[in-house]
Amino acid sequence: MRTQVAIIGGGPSGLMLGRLLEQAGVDAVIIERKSPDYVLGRIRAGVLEQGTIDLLDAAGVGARMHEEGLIHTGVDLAFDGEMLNINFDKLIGKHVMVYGQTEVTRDLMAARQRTGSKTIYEADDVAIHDFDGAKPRVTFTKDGVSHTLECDVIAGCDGYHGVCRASVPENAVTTFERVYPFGWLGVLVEQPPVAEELIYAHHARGFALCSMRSNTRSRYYVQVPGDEDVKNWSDERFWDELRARINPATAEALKTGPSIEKSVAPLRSFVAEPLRFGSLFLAGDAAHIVPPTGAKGLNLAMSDVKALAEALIERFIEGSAAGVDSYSATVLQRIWKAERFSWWMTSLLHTFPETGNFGRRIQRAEFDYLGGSVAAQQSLAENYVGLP
Ligand code: RFL
Ligand code: PHB
Repeated sequence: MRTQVAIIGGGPSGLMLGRLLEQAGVDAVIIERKSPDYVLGRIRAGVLEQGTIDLLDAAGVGARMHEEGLIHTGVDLAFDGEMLNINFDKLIGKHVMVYGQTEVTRDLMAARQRTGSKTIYEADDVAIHDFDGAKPRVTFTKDGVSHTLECDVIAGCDGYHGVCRASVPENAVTTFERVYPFGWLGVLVEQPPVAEELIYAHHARGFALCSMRSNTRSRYYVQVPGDEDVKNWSDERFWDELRARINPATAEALKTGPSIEKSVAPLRSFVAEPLRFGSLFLAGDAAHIVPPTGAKGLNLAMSDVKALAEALIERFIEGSAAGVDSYSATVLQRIWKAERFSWWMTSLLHTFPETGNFGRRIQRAEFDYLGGSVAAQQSLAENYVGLP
């Protein structure tokens, strides 16, 4: 087998990269280690920035998003039950869209099926070779049979635990990491959302988030210790804890029900530098992780693959290496700004046992400053809806 671009990973990054290359006439094969149903079963992101909305449109997969997605002109922040509305529309004339990562993935998969592009699902023992030399290639087994895919370029879109970044010699990559001492316990429920806007709540008992997927399906999170076992959390316990962390009127209005998904996600900030190693390029969660507080992970992945697709199209169609040469430095600038914002939102809204009562007073002062300063609200708004 031979292709121009071997894409490792069929999550949102790999699927969008494949779509953009296909539209431009660059040949790509996606190799994914799980099944399509498994990939669609991972409940993750919910909020799309304007840049992601535009990219889905440009890729010709935005129709259902515009029909079913919910436009959000702001978010609510809460501190010990006191509410503060941040209205993006009024502050900076922009908005975001609530449309689940699952749906984005489904739309991209459907487009790929329509055009008959090659995706190899349930590929085992995926390994990448000679990306520093003249003959890059990918080997894997499928149904017990070994295969080799020869290529010009390997795109590492295989997430944080993937094989691509792990295959780079240790001395060629620098990593920057902060592991938070807590995670998010998330519950998906077939009930209308408790409020019009998302509510990000700081409380002495820990952070809570009220989010949604549609007008009939809601997503809620509570901060838990990093090593928490989801088995310790009955639905009953989850709803009690959530109610205790949000303001009483919202708690009263909360519609609960049996959870249709429940899982714990650890929180981490992580960046690898650089993002190019010969003919291997990293994008999305393979390159960086943000804590989900700023809703940046999927959006950052989409802006990486937009830049990578442009660079690869320049190389394969126009014969210029300028884009691939500057890919890493260009996207890292935006990545670090999103890392900063996600770290800041996380620091403001979670409880950090080690910072004590001083830390909580600083958080309170930050919340009060935000409430009284249009400039501070604009800064939050422009970061949340996405920097250019
Ligand atoms: P993914 O989605 O992890 O996909 C990587 C794919 O690679 C496959 N893979 C391999 N394939 C072949 N060979 C190997 N050796 C392989 N190893 C792995 C995997 O099976 C998988 O299919 O990475 P990608 O595509 O870069 O996409 C990134 C996003 O998934 C991620 O950034 C977001 O979900 C983060 N995130 C959020 N982002 C937002 O923009 N807005 C949000 O509101 C938001 N909320 C969230 C989130 C992430 C969360 N969790 C669970 C960490 C909420 C949560 C709770
Ligand atoms: C979600 O709905 O899953 C969600 C929304 C906003 C975030 C993180 C997750 O910041």
